[in-house]
Amino acid sequence: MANATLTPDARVSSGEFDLPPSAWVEAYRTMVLARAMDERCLSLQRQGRIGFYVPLEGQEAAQVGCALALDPKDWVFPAYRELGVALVRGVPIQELLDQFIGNSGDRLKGRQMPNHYGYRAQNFVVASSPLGTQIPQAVGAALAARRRGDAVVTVAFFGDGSTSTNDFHAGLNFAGVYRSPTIFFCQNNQWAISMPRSHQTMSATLAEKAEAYGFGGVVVDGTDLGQVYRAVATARARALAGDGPTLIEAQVYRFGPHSTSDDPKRYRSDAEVAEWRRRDPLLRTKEEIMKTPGWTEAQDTALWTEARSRIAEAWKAAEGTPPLPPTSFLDDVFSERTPQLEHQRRELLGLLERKVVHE
Ligand SMILES: Cc1ncc(C[n+]2csc(CCOP(=O)(O)OP(=O)(O)O)c2C)c(N)n1
Ligand SMILES: [Mg+2]
Repeated sequence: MANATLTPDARVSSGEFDLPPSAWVEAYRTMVLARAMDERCLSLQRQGRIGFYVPLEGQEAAQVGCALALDPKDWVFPAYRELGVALVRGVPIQELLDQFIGNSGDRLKGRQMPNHYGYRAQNFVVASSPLGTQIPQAVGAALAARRRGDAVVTVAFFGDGSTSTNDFHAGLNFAGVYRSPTIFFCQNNQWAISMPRSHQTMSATLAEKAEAYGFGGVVVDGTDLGQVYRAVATARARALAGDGPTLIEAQVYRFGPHSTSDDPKRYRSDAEVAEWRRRDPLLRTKEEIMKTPGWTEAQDTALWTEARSRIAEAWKAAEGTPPLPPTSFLDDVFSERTPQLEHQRRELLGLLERKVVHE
């Protein structure tokens, strides 16, 4: 695995931008929570209790390390796999589960695909399924923030495959020309569903693509929490100082399927997965934490128990939350219902009452 490869413009500093020692346990706690969410949600989907889930297993250090280096006022433009980022930013577990079910607690009222959540209070923009669309959006939002005088950065999250989209080019080109305060955080998890990184591009690294757009790119070991944090904190400081954007390529591996609709055994070998599992970000972070005086294996076990019981509790509450009323989809179309919508609503209520259609 490549160590931080530095370009003159995007130096990964050390010291000043290190994740403080006191923050490691909290970071690890969030990584454990994210992994436990994967475990639970994959099983809930297999039981038919939620429809769809996108796991992040293997990418926890990259996501948590990146999110911890941000300010709550910064703007996150996720792809669809950024559960670790949502958790760091304080999105409650139950709100995520409500969205997966699409119940009446779902702030998006069941109108988004499951797992495609967004949270206004956390400056966490709704997930982007069409690959790369979030990239120029993040650049535009950064330029708007700068014009308003907001001292914030925007972060676009995307994968290795998304570097082949037109929007990647448009976004990075714009960012380079206008020196937007944007961090392009590419999680190179080696696969774009069944397309391996080796076939995605002939560029030696994804980070080096930044050079063509006139700014710095840096490769970091995305299984190393401290290294990711340092790179993002440095890029953020540079962006705020007016030194423009940075492309960070965090090298990771997607341990699980692309989504619950995928079977990775059809296109990659168990040996490859096993090789990367030796660099499991949770194990690496745990090793660091075990160096903390007084930290014991029992405390580690307690973290897992705590995560699983928090999720179980949130799931119980989410499952017990009533569904949305069937007429909900006629709301919010206009600020006030038009006569036509009113008519359709009455008609639907009548059909429900006569049990011609069911909730
Ligand atoms: C524009 C576009 N093309 C194709 C797809 C189908 N698609 C969904 S996810 C995906 C792979 C994306 O890979 P990557 O960017 O590496 O992200 P990862 O899923 O690995 O995190 C593809 C091809 C899509 N959603 N949007
Ligand atoms: Mg990928």
